[in-house]
Amino acid sequence: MSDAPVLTTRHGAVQLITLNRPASLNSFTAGMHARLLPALEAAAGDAAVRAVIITGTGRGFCAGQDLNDPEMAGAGAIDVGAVIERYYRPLATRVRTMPVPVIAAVNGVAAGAGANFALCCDFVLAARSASFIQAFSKIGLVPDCGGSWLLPRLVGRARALGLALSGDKLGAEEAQRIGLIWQCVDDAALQDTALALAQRLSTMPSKALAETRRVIDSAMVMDFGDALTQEADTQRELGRSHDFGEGVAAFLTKRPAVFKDR
Ligand code: T3D
Repeated sequence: MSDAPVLTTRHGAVQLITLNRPASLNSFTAGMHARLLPALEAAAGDAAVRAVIITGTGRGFCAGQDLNDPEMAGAGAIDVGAVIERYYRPLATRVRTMPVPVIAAVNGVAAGAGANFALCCDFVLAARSASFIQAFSKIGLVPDCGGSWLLPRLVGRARALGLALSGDKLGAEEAQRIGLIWQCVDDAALQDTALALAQRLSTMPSKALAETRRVIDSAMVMDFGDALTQEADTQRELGRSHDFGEGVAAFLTKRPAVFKDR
């Protein structure tokens, strides 16, 4: 296998992106960031890609920031805020605004920014042996990579604080039970389950899926009336799209729809 820190492979319309620094549980280095964001950008810009899976090699998904990376970690000498702005803000923003659905297939431990990178994705599938750790409190930081925004919205304030303050490990089954992730599956079934989901999503109307993510995220900070306005505005735009016409025509003629908007 290649020793590149990020691997990309195509499965039909599905782009698989694999974090590949297994000896340090796929923790983020500057070198990994230099390949990961472009890999996501390439998937976003490629009309043939209609779903993305992110996973890791070895026994970890991603242990967050590589605390040994002299370019990015270490007390005092490094401006950690600048690291966040340079690497983690673009990464979280890119995942949350992809034009196609993104699935995290969490194959093992996901800690710190690695956990929140996974939680940025639209679907989080986790192997039964995987776990999630808000490791920040143990090294004197706060949740980043979107964690402060995501955690309370996913699991409520009490659980968000419990996870973030304690830094305790949360197993995949419990993560599913409390609504932190979409699904926990047997370890051996993870990759096939993620691929099957991605393939199904790749046949769906991508633009409507991306807009669904956008309206749900935006509605969280709106009152009811504004959310209704947003729905009307978005339906007005989607209602003029190829995919809406195709979806209705396919339904009425009892044939599979062929969606193409993105
Ligand atoms: O600039 C900035 O720092 C700002 C950015 C902040 C964003 C963040 O993500 S902060 C949070 C950083 N991550 C952590 O604090 C997690 C550190 N890792 C751990 O706590 C543990 O490794 C795990 C709980 C994730 C897993 O534990 P375990 O016992 O299963 O594995 P291990 O033995 O600790 O790790 C295996 C190897 O990976 C080990 O290397 P070795 O001894 O075999 O040579 C370990 O040092 C290495 N490793 C794991 N995590 C990291 C790491 N190396 C560098 N950085 C890591 N984050």
